[in-house]
Amino acid sequence: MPTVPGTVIPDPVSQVAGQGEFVITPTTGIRATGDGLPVANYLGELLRPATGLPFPVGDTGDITLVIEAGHPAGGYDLVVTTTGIRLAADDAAALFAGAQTLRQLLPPAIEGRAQADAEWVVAATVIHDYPRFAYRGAMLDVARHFFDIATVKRYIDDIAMLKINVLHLHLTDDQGWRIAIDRWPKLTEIGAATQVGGTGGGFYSHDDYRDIVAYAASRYVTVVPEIDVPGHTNAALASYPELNCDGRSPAVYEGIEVGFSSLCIGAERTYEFFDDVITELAELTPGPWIHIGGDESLTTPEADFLTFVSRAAAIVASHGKTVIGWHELGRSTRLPAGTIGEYWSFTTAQADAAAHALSFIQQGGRLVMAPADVAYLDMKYDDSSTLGLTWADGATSVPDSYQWDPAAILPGIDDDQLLGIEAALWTETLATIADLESMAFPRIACVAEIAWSARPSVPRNFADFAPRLAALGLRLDAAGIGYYRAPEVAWHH
Ligand code: IFG
Repeated sequence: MPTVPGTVIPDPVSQVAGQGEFVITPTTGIRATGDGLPVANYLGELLRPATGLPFPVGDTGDITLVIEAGHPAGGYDLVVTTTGIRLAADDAAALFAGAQTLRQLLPPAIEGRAQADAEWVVAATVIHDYPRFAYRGAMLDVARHFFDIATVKRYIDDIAMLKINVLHLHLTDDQGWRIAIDRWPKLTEIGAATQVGGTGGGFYSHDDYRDIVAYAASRYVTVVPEIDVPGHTNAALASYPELNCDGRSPAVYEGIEVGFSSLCIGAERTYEFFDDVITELAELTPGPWIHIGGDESLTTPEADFLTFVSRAAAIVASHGKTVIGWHELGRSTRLPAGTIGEYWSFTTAQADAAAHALSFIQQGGRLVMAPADVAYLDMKYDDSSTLGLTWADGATSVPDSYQWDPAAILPGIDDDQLLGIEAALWTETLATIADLESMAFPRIACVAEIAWSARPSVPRNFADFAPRLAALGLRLDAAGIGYYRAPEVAWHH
């Protein structure tokens, strides 16, 4: 089935149809030099299996990838004519984003890994495109249920297709500590031995984690590791009695309650622990951000919480990283300048969330918006969903995930105060890649469009987006990526 023009997700800033089409042949090559070469090699790997064509990469070819100045930050220009394809951007990450667009201009069959019979043509077009937000995130909770490296890499490929460029890994929680810390080996010996439901568990060694970070980098995805403190820490508390104020460890936890755990704020050992953790994590993190959680510390007295947060954030800053924390961190007025707040209340702010979020702006920081009622992909779709939760204002339909705007939630918060947005996939009820993909897709495509495409002048109308989701469905089918065939979309088959 030829690609329907104008079906790219996220919607490009501008796309003008040309005359005719570019026909891919056995002699079609990909030309690139310097930093463009890794993108050219990636594109070749993407196109060879389904076409069975060689796509030589080198200094000749009708598909040209160019790194040159003159494009908006993160943006690219893609020109397809009958004689060639030219993709140009200021840097490799933007070129990679343009390659995702080119990928979507090819027939859906291109997504298959077995050779397919299709018209390998690209309709002539001129696309000028650039992202609205720099931080286009997907969070994956590997603490409630552990996911192996192959699964994480697959999820990286899933999100990269939609120009998402940040993978926030929720590495620690009550049910599991998933990153080895050499100085504190019991965190994984004990803290990683189980997971929700009591079957399974696991953790990433430093080499495993480096492997994930490198793979993400090859897709121009930055990894943001989260060590959630002082709450959501039962796995650490179960691993080391000295982290508990009474010197006694709780049992490992395999349920899905929240808010019951807290590090011992008054003990100096707690800060030695946290500094050791951040020392090792910072060394493993080429990206600028480390996330320290801060959510639902419901058993931590307020004064203790404020003491801990300012000390923990300072420790992260002392290792040269910018702190990200859930919006509760905004209760502190002593955060390192520029700390980023991740808003997870609703599209109508609940309780003090707005005040907490604004506190980051007042301290020279910005926000990442992850409103739980529209961007939490672990919410049920509807009554038919067997997986997922419903606490965030009930089920979240595919239209719900599309019909919102991050700059229309908090007073005084517009694009200038927003670093970006994030789709969160919590895994209390999700244990396999099939579970993850069926909850993430297609709603993550909605969030990806809001993260990249220009803010619409009128509120988003799902009816305008649904046909493009239907077209994406054909691509997901060909790629073998699972998705929920939401009734609100006229899927093509
Ligand atoms: N809220 C908790 C998560 C997870 C989530 C499930 C945040 C910041 C509910 N905290 O979201 O740990 O339990 O939807």
